[in-house]
Amino acid sequence: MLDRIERIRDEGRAAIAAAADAAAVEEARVRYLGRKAELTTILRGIGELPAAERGPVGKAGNEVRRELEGLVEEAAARHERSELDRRLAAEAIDVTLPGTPPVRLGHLHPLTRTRREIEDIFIGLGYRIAEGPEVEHDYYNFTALNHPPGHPARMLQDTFYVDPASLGDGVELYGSDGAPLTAPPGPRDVLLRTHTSPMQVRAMEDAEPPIFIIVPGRVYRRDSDATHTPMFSQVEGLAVGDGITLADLHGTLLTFARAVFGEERDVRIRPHFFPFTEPSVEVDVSCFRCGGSGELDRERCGLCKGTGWLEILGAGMVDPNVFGFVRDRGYDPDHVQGFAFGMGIERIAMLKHGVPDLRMFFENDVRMLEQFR
Ligand code: 2NM
Repeated sequence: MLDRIERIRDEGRAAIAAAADAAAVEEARVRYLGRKAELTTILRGIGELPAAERGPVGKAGNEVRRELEGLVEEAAARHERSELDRRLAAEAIDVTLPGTPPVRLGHLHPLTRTRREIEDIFIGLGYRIAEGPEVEHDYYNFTALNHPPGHPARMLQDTFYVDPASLGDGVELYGSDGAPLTAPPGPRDVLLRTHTSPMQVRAMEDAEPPIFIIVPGRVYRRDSDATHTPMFSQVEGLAVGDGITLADLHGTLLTFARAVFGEERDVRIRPHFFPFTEPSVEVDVSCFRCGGSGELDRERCGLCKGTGWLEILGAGMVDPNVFGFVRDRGYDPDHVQGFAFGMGIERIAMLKHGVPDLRMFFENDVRMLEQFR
């Protein structure tokens, strides 16, 4: 009988050790420790053995049962752990992956994409982004930008003026000279900004040179045809620091034009006039359709009208009169200099993507917008 128990022990040990998974361990447990197992039968039948055998058989049988029970428990726990590890690895979910939305996701508006592309280029050149109010004082929009009284842009036909009474109480208003108003505001003191440059004056009031900022945002002018909408978007730039020259303006805009329109492009500047810069220039990029030759398949290039150049923005050296308005913030007109530029985001996007009519950006026709997916 003791031999049988020894054999059961050896077989049981081997079977438990060989079990490849939790189910096989359970099978071994039933086989060697279950109700119908040989060992169970032996232990249950001890009473019928000769008296001298009962002690040794009971002792050996119980020892083997305890040993096998221990082994089963250990093996079961080991397999459970490794099966859990395997399942965790196999069923791992990467929560950073995008979901599968029930409807196709939307996308950014082409003007938003173009604005961000322009912002990224200037951030790469060390500029900061500054944003400011769309409802402005005459002082920031015109006076401090060297647009004198009587300048045509100040006319009612060109600028949307805001009724100061509509602003409610608690809004501090300035006169066109920049001094806080004592008398009730006039009908021309508050307006929708006609360019984003007022924020550049505000930025100079807030920080001494050097300053390198771009100001993206919506602007408003009383204009409406195929190439003008009453609201459009601009990015204006300002760079003021030691010894900044027109050559720096040229190099900066060359870098910009190549980033937007291709590394093969050239940039030229032509004399122009703006109230807030002196000298002022208009900036052209060489045509990316015909490569600047003005000719395409032996015909006149339709994009640049045969000139080889596309106008992209206006710019110039900041007029000392503009610095005069922020003189006491560290911008002594006799010592500081810098450049400024301004571009229409719609114009850049139209050129780049061949959009024929400015108004298409604002009609929100999905047949147009979906082409910018
Ligand atoms: C343009 C063209 C030329 C301009 C000037 C300034 C400031 F604030 F420095 F005076 N900001 N932006 C500027 C100059 C804008 O847009 C066509």
